[in-house]
Amino acid sequence: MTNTLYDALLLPHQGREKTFLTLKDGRTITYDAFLRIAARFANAMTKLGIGSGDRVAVQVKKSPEALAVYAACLGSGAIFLPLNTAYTPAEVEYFVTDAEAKLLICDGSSAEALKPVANKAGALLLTLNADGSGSFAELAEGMPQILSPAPRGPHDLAAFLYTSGTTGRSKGAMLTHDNLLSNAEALAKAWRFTSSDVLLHALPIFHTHGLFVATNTILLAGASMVFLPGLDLDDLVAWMPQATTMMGVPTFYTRLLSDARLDRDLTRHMRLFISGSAPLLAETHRDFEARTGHRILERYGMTETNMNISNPYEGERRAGTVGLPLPGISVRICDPESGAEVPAGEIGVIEIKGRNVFKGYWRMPEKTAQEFRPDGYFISGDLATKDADGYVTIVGRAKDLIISGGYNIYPKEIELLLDEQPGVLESAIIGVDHPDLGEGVVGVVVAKAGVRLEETILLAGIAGSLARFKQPRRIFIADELPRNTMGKVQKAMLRERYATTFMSS
Ligand code: MLC
Ligand code: AMP
Repeated sequence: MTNTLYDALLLPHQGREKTFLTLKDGRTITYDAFLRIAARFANAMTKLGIGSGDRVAVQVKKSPEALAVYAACLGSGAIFLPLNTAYTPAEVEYFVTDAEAKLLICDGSSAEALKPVANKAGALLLTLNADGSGSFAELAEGMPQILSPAPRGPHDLAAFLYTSGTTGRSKGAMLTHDNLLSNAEALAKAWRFTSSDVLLHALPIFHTHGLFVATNTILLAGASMVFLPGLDLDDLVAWMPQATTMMGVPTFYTRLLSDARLDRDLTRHMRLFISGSAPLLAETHRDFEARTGHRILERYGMTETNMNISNPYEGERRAGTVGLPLPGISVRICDPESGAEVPAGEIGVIEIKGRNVFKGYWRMPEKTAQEFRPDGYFISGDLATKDADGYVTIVGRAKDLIISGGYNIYPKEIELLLDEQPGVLESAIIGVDHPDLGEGVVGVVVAKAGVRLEETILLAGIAGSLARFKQPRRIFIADELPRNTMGKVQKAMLRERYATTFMSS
């Protein structure tokens, strides 16, 4: 019996004494030890009655055990549903209910708040803390350390990753074993990962970047990771000499550049720096090269497709571009309305087809159908041009989306909450330049007649319902919102008006 991803990513490492993870405190975990934890976790899930196709929602802090839950889901056949640790219980409730998760694993500190959520959704609630303790870990303690993986084929689902929508309602992107394996294979090859590599891993593991792009590629190559809890410059500087590669969102690179310790000497041992999830300014690319001699390799991807376009490992890494389609993945730039390919140099929407492209949105067949062309290409919503050499440059977004520090924020979700606040007539959420996060969230609100609104009260009013990173950093009160003749709010005008909001932060 086979299990596509488990067989490719995990099984080959059984009994292997090589270090898989090195932690911030220097502690190491071998591949064999990691697989034994994953086996205990998978056997615990099976004992709980969780089987193939059942959803396991996970909102836990980054740790080796947290990663082992992902491996355990693959092994037990369950569908892994990772959740941002910043999500509020109200946000978690939507995901757990929508996915009909059978099990919700959370940090001990949020168990009390999530109990009613789990009860309401009919999910079992267990805990897993950053130090590996918790009720889930206890349950797994005496379980066999060897696993017979549940049979899972290439087209079976491995994970649900929720991405927000322009309607404000999050959609569960269904990713299959083959989506993830084909992408790990493409990336390991394109970026030349081997078992000698050590990846500096400071990203969260609840999104595509830190989870699939980083972890699956490392597992496939049999390489190692320095597994840090988050982005801390002292940690990065301390561990970089032990690493060969790093993956980060652009904020990683701008913060490193703001640190005088970043120089050629510090990065001497590194062979590759990769950036993605948000636009890397050409200026950042150039400054980084001037300081370190390394040309950052920028790539482009999405939750729905994993990675699809990348600058080359060998060959020219062009600043300001995301490079060329990865082998085996078809990319075209099309007119958003007609779907016809546009000539080189003209702006169109990026469309993608390949084994990497997801199976659809969970229980949203109509939404899924809207985002695919009849010939199977997925419409990304990102606007780009392709030059005569095939290099793709992202120039904007057809979707109303803000990317702040690599996190996607959908204005609609925030606008709906603001509109519900007492005294609010209407609102608009925009992203404007932010020196650290790329884009920062700004709200513009119009009061009902005779009402005086206050920024602090509005912010407090939405705080409980929205993860902190989505909350506007500023809310401005305006007399009206600029609209075009169709009555549509002209966000470009608002972005211009509030462009300098974060210039001095
Ligand atoms: C943290 N905060 C943010 C934020 N991250 N606010 C806006 N945007 C963000 N991205 C807020 C916190 O709520 C807190 O607010 C304050 O900033 C400090 O929190 P922190 O946790 O100490 O922040 P920090 O460690 O500095 O985190 C910043 C960051 C992090 C950029 C390192 O956000 C990060 O790791 N981003 C990576 C996201 C990622 O992995 N994206 C990939 C998605 S996959 P306060 O007010 O309470 O102090 C994808 C596909 C692809 O896009 O192509 O890869
Ligand atoms: P997510 O839905 O979180 O997977 O985010 C995917 C989105 O991130 C894409 O649709 C792009 O808008 C953006 N993105 C990813 N990589 C890049 C990049 N290198 N440059 C610009 N935008 C990017």
